[in-house]
Amino acid sequence: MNETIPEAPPRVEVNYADRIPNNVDLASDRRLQRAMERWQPDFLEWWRSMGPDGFQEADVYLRTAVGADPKGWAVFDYVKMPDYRWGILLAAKEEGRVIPFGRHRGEPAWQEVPGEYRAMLKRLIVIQGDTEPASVEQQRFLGRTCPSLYDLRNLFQVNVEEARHLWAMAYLLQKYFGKDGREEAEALLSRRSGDADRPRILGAFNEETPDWLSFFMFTFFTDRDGKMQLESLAQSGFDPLARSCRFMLTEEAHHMFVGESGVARVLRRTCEAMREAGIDDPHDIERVRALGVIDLPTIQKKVNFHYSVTLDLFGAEISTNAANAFNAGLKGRYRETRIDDDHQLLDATYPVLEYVDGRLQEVQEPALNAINARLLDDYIADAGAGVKRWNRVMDDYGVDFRITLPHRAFRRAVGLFAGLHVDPDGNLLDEAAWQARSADWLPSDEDNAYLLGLMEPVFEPGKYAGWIAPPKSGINRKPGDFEYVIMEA
Ligand code: BYC
Ligand code: FE
Ligand code: FE
Repeated sequence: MNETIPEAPPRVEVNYADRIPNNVDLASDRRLQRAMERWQPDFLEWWRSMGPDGFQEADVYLRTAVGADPKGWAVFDYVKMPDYRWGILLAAKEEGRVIPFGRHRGEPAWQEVPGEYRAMLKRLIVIQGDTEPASVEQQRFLGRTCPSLYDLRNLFQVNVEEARHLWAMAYLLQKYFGKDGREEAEALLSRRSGDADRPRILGAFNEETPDWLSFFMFTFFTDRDGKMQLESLAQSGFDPLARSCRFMLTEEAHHMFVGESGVARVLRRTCEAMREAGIDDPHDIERVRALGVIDLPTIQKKVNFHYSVTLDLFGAEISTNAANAFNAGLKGRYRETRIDDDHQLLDATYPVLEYVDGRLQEVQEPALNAINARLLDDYIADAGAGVKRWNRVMDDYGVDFRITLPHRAFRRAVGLFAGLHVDPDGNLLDEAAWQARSADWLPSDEDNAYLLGLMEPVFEPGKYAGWIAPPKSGINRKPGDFEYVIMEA
């Protein structure tokens, strides 16, 4: 895998002369410009207190979106994170775009908020916006234990881009939702991940990301929910939301890369160390850990944890909220315009796995109610393809172990399977069997303590912690010993 710059959306001319970089002609809307300029210091205050702990004066080799460069949409240069040019970037407007699905299918896409759907639309934007700063908060302390400067830089790249995604949603709220939009934009800065009194909105965003394996799992699994949700919102009949999300998706590709390549490098290092030590049995955890690497069964447990937490982010499989949002033309399906059907789903059905008569079986549901179930299916397929690529590492080393995704009903707290006890193979268990076995499937306190114990920082250029292999190539083709982060003097 190489670090590639995704295909540029056409004609994203960014005005960097303004205090807030933008390609939405911010200067022509004085009311909005004032609102955003009032929000900007509050954002910076949030970044300084809840963004990466330390490193704020370090020079970080970051990618910044500029859009005018014909070879790509981004430039790489050293930046101090608080000086990152966060701004408002929308994908180019498509002339004559129509609403692609739902009851308004074929009507011109909305350039202003459709009054009858105002509340529903605002809720979607607020929930999307809330996840972005939440992830930065969750990853706040990881810099201290980075396995290399390369990884440190990637963490910070992800963090500044998630913060820019927050800007994207704050812009929509302030431009299109008046006074309560401004209040919601402020509230995005005042909730806190994991806080008992004012938590972030969705479950997974209140979990901890205490170690780097968790970070790679998060960017593989949870950022991938981001990708699926953004793809669905990129179809929206509300054109400013669609264009915002389309641009965010170009940044999201890097987050997928960080997660997938990060876990692959951990697997590679473990397999390599096992081979050097002549260990054939991946389940000989004691001997593998004695090598200072992460045993494969623990990696599987982390997969089980992050996958199940992330599946809950899709909401209930059968959802009238999702049906209403689709019908209204606000949130579509994954790659809506490539689906060959009526895009209204008036008579269609969709197969959904459900718990009926004491067992799990497929039921044909009205497709409109099964919008979340379908997106979940698309997500599972997308994540599964990545897992298949991970397993090539074990093939390369002749190690007899497969990473697998647990059954979709495993350890769910939201939706059709909430409250059931289901093992990773999809077998229903009673309470006693679950209590007896669940420690085999989920990271124990001891496993987590082992991972934390490995997290000794490595700040020397070109050097890597002993539990992770170096990447195949550098960022922007930089050499192996490139100093991606130059610490403050
Ligand atoms: N935790 O009909 P339901 C990303 C609530 S990640 C807590 O089941 P619906 C990123 C739900 O709010 C992508 N509450 O579901 C990744 C509702 O409450 P109300 C984020 C939950 O509405 C990494 C009630 O349960 N973007 O970008 O069809 C790093 C019943 O709702 C949860 C979006 O999610 C939960 N897990 O679908 C950085 C897109 N699940 O209203 C960033 C916008 C459900 O009855 N959001 N509830 O009080 C949506 O499209 C939908 O709100 C959801 C839920 C898909 C989240
Ligand atoms: Fe994001
Ligand atoms: Fe992301």
